[in-house]
Amino acid sequence: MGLLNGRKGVIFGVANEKSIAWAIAQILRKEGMELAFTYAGEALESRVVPLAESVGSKIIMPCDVTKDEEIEAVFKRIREEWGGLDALVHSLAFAKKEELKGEFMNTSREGFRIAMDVSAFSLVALAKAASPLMEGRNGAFVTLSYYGAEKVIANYNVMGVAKAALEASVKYLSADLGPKGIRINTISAGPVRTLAAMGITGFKQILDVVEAKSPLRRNVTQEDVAKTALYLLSELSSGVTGETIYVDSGFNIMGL
Ligand code: NAD
Ligand code: IMJ
Repeated sequence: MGLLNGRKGVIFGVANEKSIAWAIAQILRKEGMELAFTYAGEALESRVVPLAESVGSKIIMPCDVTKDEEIEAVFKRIREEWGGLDALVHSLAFAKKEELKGEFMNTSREGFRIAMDVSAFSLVALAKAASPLMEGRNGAFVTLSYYGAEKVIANYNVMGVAKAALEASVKYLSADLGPKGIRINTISAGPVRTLAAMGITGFKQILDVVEAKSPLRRNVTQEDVAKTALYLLSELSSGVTGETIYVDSGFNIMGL
């Protein structure tokens, strides 16, 4: 008997088999959830479709979260196929590469706008579109953040500001959604080698610091993150909303 038998969820943010969203999808499926997947654009279709089909998914749709009409199409299809929804995973972020190096002060107006739109506003847009499908079924959202939302991390720059907006949005959304019986929480994950970490200056050093200094003396894996997502999307966390849960080997609690 799975924790999520008969429940239905949609996953935003699979790019490949290393994606945090893919680890989350696999654990949700293992616990019995039926899954839908979206992918960011044509270029990712050939990567995402085989992964989604391997877990028996029948709803696999393009969705660039900066496009209102693509968001609308996803939830129209889910309404037609399922008539409701129990879980939504938001595991996506984007800033222009040139914004993720050098001084934060050099962030361009357009670079700031794009990072905020894709990485923070998208959660608000998805909450608005998905929540009518979740009413009366104890639905839940989970999103992914990083410690750079709270403290200055070299090169994270405008993404840190966007993650701060994302974490604050989770709190405001939890107040809107709570009365409808819907929960929303953030996982603040430690650094993980995925596409979103490729080519980031100093990433290896950051992994080494976490391994050397965190209470658990190791880095976290996608599976560590996925297990907390399972908790946050299941009845196990029925009294938890608006929270940021750290899956970072305890790194965030350390002082000197
Ligand atoms: P990933 O590259 O596998 O996932 C990022 C996803 O964002 C990709 O699937 C990409 O297609 C999607 N995306 C980008 N622009 C989009 C758009 N306009 N519309 C729809 N989707 C779009 O990397 P990941 O590490 O699995 O990242 C997932 C989440 O985890 C992100 O929010 C990231 O900030 C967060 N996170 C990552 C780490 C890390 O070290 N990898 C640590 C903490 C938090
Ligand atoms: C990203 C940039 C700088 C430092 C970073 C990261 N550290 C970590 C990340 C220390 C852990 C990964 N992370 C938490 C992210 O949220 C990444 C987001 C991201 C990554 C890219 C790379 C490729 C690109 N745009 C991106 N936009 C967002 O062109």
